[in-house]
Amino acid sequence: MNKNQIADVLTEIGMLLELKGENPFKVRAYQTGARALEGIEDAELARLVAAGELKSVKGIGEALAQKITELHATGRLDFLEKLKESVEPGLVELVQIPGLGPKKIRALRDKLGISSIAALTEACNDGRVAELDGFGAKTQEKILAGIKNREAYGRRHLWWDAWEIAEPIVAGLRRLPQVKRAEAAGSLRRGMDTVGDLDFIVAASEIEPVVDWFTKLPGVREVTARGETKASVRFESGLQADLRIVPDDQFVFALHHFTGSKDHNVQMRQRALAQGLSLSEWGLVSAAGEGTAKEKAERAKTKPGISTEPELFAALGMRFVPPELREGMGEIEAGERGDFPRLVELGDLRGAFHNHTTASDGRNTLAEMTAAAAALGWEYLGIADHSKSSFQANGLSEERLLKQVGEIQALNASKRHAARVFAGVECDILPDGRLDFAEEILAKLDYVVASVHNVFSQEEAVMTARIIRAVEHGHTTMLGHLTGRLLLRREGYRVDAAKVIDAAIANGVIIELNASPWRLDMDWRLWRKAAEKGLLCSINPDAHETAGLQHVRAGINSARKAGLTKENVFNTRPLAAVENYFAS
Ligand code: DGT
Ligand code: CA
Ligand code: CA
Ligand code: ZN
Repeated sequence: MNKNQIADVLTEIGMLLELKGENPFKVRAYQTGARALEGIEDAELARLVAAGELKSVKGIGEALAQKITELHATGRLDFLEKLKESVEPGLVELVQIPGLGPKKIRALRDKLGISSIAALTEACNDGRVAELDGFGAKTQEKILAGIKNREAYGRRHLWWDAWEIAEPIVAGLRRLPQVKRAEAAGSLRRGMDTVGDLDFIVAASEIEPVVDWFTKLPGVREVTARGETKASVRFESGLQADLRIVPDDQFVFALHHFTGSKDHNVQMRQRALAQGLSLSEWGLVSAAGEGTAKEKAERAKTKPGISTEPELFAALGMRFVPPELREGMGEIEAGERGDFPRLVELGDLRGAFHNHTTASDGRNTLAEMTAAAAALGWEYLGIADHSKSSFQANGLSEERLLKQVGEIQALNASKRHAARVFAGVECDILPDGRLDFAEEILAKLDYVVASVHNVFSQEEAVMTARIIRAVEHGHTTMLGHLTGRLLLRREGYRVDAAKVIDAAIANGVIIELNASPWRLDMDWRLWRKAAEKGLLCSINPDAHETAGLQHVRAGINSARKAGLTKENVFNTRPLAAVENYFAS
């Protein structure tokens, strides 16, 4: 485990001990230890562990040193496993309710015997919680509201849904006369597949009018906080948004800080410290001298020269790190070496494969989809409707598929649209790995996307063999949604991704990055290594209507998080190159 993961474990231990009512000094030792760990670099941690010198770090004693050593070596901790077993699971669940910390939960457990959300709801409804020392009617009300909203508000949101809300807000903020600069930061800017909440950073000359505008946005259900320089709101969908307003000379530091990720920030601060500088949301100043980061930044306010992120990174001797790469996964070192490749961009795409029409379960016709592709400036559009076994999706029979091929040929011949249409199919991979159509049918198509749509419950080895058999089929051009996951809704089926990736490379098969916002499958975390090994990616919107073509934007996020370049992505190729690829 790295130090941040270990720090998270220590924090969790502190929380569990507090839930159990352990000695507060013991609890605090874990919290202190977690913070101490965050302050040292991973390499330094490795050295200290190897040398048995962990105890020389302020805030780490004998007991913690042992646990950190175990976690560092094995990623596991017996003590934690046993501790977890000794705490009632219901109590841990209660921690998620706003307004309830370990201390209050402890009181509820001891005085009212409450150890589940159901029991807590009942006690609130009976008015028993209000009668407890230190609770009262207001707290009881807050707890009840928290329980009620947990379902709707506790969850994360698809990047696409968050982006659709955030985009007009950024545009609106920029139109306000008091606003000089405005950006959406946080996980949204980093292009994460799901988003917890929105974070807006604004440079403005006046605060009041901006906060007023923000809190009165259409769709705001509740203003959850309103401070001197910030505000938080909750929208109808349950999505929350934080707005922070800063003076223009602090904007770049706030933007960088609140873009995150947390791991990236911690590493950046360490890098700054190594150069005698202190980086915070307020500024980049000399680390020397007394006071908090904020006080130092206030004193150094006049220091000119850094007002954009490229300038901020340059001040630390680095190249600009694109937000999508800021996950604390090696981007600091890469930025230092200066060897970032140019990441693939939305404008690089010249078309997309894997799109559905009304022939199967799509909502727009072939002609409509083609016109929409042309309107996006695309040179080509791949159609891939479902095959016969996907009867729930109105999959095409051989006869209907061949009829569609004829229609596509006629459409291309008519030259009505600027985009050339490729005739394909999203062919089911049958439970035993055979494809849903015979060779002579598949041979009449320009390309074939092979996907799993049923019998998800197979053992991992069976599923892996099933998919590899399809990858080895001579007519398979690309593999659809590798795991079948639906973000925030359904886990993928079990499959050995590494084996499938190797098989795809060996057989010259493309794997899609399904850009549908609830899929983003294959996951960006797998793509970097796969692309380095030579796997070709196709960013496929899996559009079921014309608007769905635009989902490639979400796929571009994931591709960029994976560090993919234009060369890694098949559908950046010009029309003639795609025709050649399919013909060969
Ligand atoms: P989310 O909202 O859960 O999808 O993820 P983020 O990354 O948007 O996280 P959020 O909204 O809690 O905070 C925005 C950024 O602010 C985060 O990426 C990094 C920075 N930040 C927040 N809390 C901390 C912290 O405790 N330490 C550090 N180093 N940075 C933090
Ligand atoms: Ca956020
Ligand atoms: Ca936030
Ligand atoms: Zn599919």
